[in-house]
Amino acid sequence: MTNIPEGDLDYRAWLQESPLPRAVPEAARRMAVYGPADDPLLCTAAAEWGRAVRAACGESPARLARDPGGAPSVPCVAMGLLSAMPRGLREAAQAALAGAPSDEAYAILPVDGQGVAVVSRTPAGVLYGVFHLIRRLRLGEPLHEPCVSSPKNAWRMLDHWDNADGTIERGYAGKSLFYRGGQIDFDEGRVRDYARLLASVGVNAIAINNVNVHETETRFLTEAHLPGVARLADVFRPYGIRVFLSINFASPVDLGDLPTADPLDPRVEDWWRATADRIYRHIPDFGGFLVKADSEFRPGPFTYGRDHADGANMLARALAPHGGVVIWRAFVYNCLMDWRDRRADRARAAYDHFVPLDGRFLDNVLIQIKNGPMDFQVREPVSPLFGGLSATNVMLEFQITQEYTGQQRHVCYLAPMWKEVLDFDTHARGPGSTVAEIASGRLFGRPHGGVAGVANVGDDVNWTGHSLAQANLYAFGRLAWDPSLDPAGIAREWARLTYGDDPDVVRTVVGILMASWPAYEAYTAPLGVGWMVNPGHHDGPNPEGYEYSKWGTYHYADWRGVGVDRTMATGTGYTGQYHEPMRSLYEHLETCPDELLLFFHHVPYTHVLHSGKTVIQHIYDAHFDGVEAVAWMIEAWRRLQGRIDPVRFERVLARLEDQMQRAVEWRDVINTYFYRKCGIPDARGLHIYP
Ligand code: GCV
Repeated sequence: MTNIPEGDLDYRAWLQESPLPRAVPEAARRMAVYGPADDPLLCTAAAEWGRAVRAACGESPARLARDPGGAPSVPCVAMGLLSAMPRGLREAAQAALAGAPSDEAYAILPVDGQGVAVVSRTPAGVLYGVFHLIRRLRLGEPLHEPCVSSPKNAWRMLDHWDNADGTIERGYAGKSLFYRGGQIDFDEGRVRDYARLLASVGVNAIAINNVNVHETETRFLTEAHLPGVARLADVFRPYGIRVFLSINFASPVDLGDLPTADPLDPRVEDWWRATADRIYRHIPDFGGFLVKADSEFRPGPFTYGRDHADGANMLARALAPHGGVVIWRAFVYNCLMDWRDRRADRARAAYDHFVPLDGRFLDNVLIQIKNGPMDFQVREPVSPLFGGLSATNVMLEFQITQEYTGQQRHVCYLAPMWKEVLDFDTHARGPGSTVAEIASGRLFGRPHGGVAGVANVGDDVNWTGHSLAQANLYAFGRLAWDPSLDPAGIAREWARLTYGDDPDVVRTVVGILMASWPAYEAYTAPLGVGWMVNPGHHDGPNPEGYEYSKWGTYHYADWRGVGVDRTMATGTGYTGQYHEPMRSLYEHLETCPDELLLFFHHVPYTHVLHSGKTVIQHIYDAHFDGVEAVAWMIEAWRRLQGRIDPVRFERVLARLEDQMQRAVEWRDVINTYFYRKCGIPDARGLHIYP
C-alpha cells in the first residue's frame, strides 16, 4: 500500500480540503440531483460536491428530495441531466446548451436569484460542471454566474509510459501507480484519488501502459491479465475516464498464436478481431489501442512490406464494432542515421511518412503527432505534419513528463510552450488554421480529434516529484478542454487552488512558474538547437553527447559556427514542409525567429540576431541570465517561509536549490564548450572557464 503521510497537503494537489476562510453560500449547503439515481457519474458528481462543501464549512450539504415536477423550492445546487431537469430549468438549460457542440458541455445557470443549476446532456458533463463549481467555491467566485462550457477536444488523454515491473519510462516521480512486480497491482484509493484529479480538469481517456510494449505488457490482451485491466477501468469509469492499452503490433506472433503479424493476412485480422471482442467482454467501454509501430525498433507493418495505413486500419476494423479507436503514433523516423550525411534530416521524417497516406486511414483512426518534429525539446518549431494532413484525424501529443525540460528537478511550467503550439498558424487553409483547430478536428471537419499528454505522475506523495510540476498536469487538462485559456491565468488559478488566497504567495508562485520555461531554455541548449544532453537518461549537459550518434540529433558546431541548415536552398529542404508564409519565414535568415535560428540555419558565431546581439554573445548572456533567474526564484520562494506550510515550503525549496547547482553546471559546460570552439570572449567580461 502507498503510504501517504497524514495531512501532507501536496497529496491533495489542487483539490485542497482546508476549511474556507469565508462563509459558504447558503445555496451551496443543499443539493438536488436529477437523473438516474444509480448513474455512477452522477453519483460521483454529487459525492464530489458533498465532499467539497464538507471540507469548506465542516457540514455536508443537505440532499433535497427530487421533485421532477418543479424547480427546487429552496435555493440549492441542482445538478443533473438536461432530460431529467424540472420543466423551467430544463427549458433554460436547453437554450443555454443549444449551441454547445459537445455532449460533455455543461451549463451553469442561476436559479431564482440565489440557487444554481449545473446541467448537461450527459452525466460526464454534469461531473465537469460540478468540478467547475467546486473551483468557484474554493476561489470565492459567485457560484451562480451563468456560463456554458464545451470541451474543444473530444479526446483529452493521458499516456502513461508505465511498465509492468513498476518502473516508468521517463518517469521522475517514483514508481507506477498501476503496477508492481510484473503485474497489474494497485492501491485502489490512490488510483481513485488520481482519477479525481484528472476528471477535475476534464481528462477523459488514459493509456495505462508504455508505448514501448515489452513482453509482460504484450500479455495484457490475454485472459490472464484482462481482469486486472478491467479492475483499473472500474476505478476510472465513475470519473468519466476510458481506458486504452498500448499494444505490441507483433502480438499475434509474440503470443505464439500465428507465424505472422502481416496486417493484410486474414488470419491476423481475425486474431485482432477476436482479441478486441475478448477485451470488450471485460471492459465494455474500452477506449481502444495506442500504437507505436516501426519506431525505435518496435515492430510494425514495414516488416511485411505494408504501410502505416494497412496496419492502423486492420486494428481499426477490429475495434469499430465496439466503438473503439486506434491512436497510431507518427513518431516514425530512421534511428540508425549517419552523422556524416548532412542531407539526411530526422525532422523531416513524420511528414515524409504520413503525408502520402493522407485520406487512407479509416474514420476511427487518429494519428498522434508530437508537438515538434524531433522529440519534446525545450524549443522546437511546430511539427509541419499538422498542416500536412487534411483527410486524416489527428491528435496532438505533448510531453507533460519533463524528459528534456528538467526532469522535474528543475521547475519548468510548460503551459506557455503548449499555448504557442496550439496557437501556431499552419496556414493549411489560409490564416486561422491553428494547431488547436486542426487537433480538435474542426478545421477539416474530422470525426475525431484531441490532445494527449505523456503523464508526469508516479507514486511520490506529491504525485509529480517536484510539487510545482503539478501545475503542468493541471494546465494540460485545462488547455486540452479549452485551448484559448491563458497560461498565466491557469497558473494563477492553480496557485490559488493549491496554496490558498494569500496574494503574495499567489504572485510569487505565478512569477516563478512564468519565469521557469524561459529560464530553463536560457541555460540549456541555445536558439532551438536542442539535444545537448547526456545520452540515455537525457539529464544534464553534454554538448556532444548525441553529435556522432545514430539518432539523427546533431547541431554541427565547429570553430566557425553552429546549427542545422534545413533550408530548401542549401540544406535538407525541411522548411518546404510548411505552408507559406511560414515556409519563407523559416527559410530566410532575415525572417527566421531568433529562438529557432539554429534549428533552421547553420550560422557563424558572429551572426547578428534580430535582438542585435551576436549568436555567441546571446549564448553567453542567456546562460548567465538563466542562472540569475534561478537565483531570483530561490530568493522569492524563501520570502514565502511561514506563509506556506513547512512541508510544502521545504520540498520546493530543496528542489530549487538543487536546480541552482544544475543550472550552474549547464551554464559553465555550454559556455565553455562554445568558447573553446570559437575563442571569442564574453563582451561583458564575465568569467567563462577556458
Ligand atoms: C517511450 C523518446 C523517449 C523514449 C520514448 C520515445 C517515444 O525517444 O526518449 O523514452 O519512448 O520518445 O515517444 O516513443
